[in-house]
Amino acid sequence: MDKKIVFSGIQPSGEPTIGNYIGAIRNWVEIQNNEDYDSIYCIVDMHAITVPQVPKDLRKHTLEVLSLLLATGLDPEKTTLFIQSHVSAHAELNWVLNSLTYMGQLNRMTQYKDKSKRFEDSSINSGLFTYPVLMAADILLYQTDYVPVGEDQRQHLELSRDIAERFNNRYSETFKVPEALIKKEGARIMSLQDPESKMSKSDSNEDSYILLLDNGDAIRRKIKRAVTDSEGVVAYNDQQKGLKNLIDIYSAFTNEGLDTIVARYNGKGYGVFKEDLSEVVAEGLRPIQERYKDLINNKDYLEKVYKEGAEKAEYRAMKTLRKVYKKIGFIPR
Ligand code: ATP
Ligand code: LTN
Repeated sequence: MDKKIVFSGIQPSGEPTIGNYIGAIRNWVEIQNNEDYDSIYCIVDMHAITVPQVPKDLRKHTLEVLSLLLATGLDPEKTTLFIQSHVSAHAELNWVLNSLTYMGQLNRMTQYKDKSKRFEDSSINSGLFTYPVLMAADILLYQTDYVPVGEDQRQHLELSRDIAERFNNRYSETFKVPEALIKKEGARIMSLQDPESKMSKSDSNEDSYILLLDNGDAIRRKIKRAVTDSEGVVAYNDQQKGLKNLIDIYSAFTNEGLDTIVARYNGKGYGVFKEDLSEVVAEGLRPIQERYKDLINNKDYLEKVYKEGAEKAEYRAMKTLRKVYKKIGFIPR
């Protein structure tokens, strides 16, 4: 039986948060270890520059993200792990797909609407606008069956499917039409400061997220400051959104059911619950942080991983790109 192809990406736009870990990365590891899948994971530095990045920080964050992915259990022997800008086919297919995507579709993308609010109208760059087209190129280059992502990426996935279908209809069957793989649990971890918006590593308020590399003290401080409510009862419902999010995080790290957790804290205050949650998160992150410390200092190994990853990815990407160029009428060199 042919293995199903899985592709996903993460931006080196900062240090990964527990939102990235719960909503995406830990699922990537699970998929990598399942024999039915052939997985490809990409650090999307070209996506990251759609918002301003300091060059030396971008370099640093790219290696940090790579080390963290390895520390959480991705294994270059089992999966293809690479950096987007190393495989130029992504930019090339992006250009082709730009000519197949309507402005109206891009105008409806909620991530674009949210992110562009941070800038004056005159300084919103067009990369931010066409961001989802580059994402479609990433996915379609590898004839991807499934794309594991958090809930926030559902709309982008729909657009990728649409672009694939449009190309196939216009030029004949070329791309596999990908499906999103979004888990019910943990697909949307919210900001600790504003339970209405998602936890994001590029949030300007440090208290809003927990980073995978945060130490015990930082974790305790941020959870202590996390916004809750004045009900005073540990319960899981939409009226107590802040608490609901904290219970989701607790459940993600312990694999315990929501009811079990709520029952345990029945009659106890938020203080006790928050103290225990801090412990659970710090304990859960400790082994990842220990492996990370060795990896980030081993630049030779990291270089070997991303170079070999790029070679494997490029070979596969070029097969699709050659096909695309031929179908649209470009003359082969
Ligand atoms: P930024 O905050 O810089 O926009 P991000 O963290 O939202 O970045 P990525 O780094 O590209 O975005 O996300 C990588 C993966 O993590 C994606 O699959 C995304 O859906 C998932 N993800 C991001 N934030 C969360 C969250 N709060 N809850 C669940 N999953 C998330
Ligand atoms: N847009 C995604 C990151 C991303 C991605 C991809 C995810 C870029 N290319 C391809 C899955 C597949 C984000 O912001 N989280």
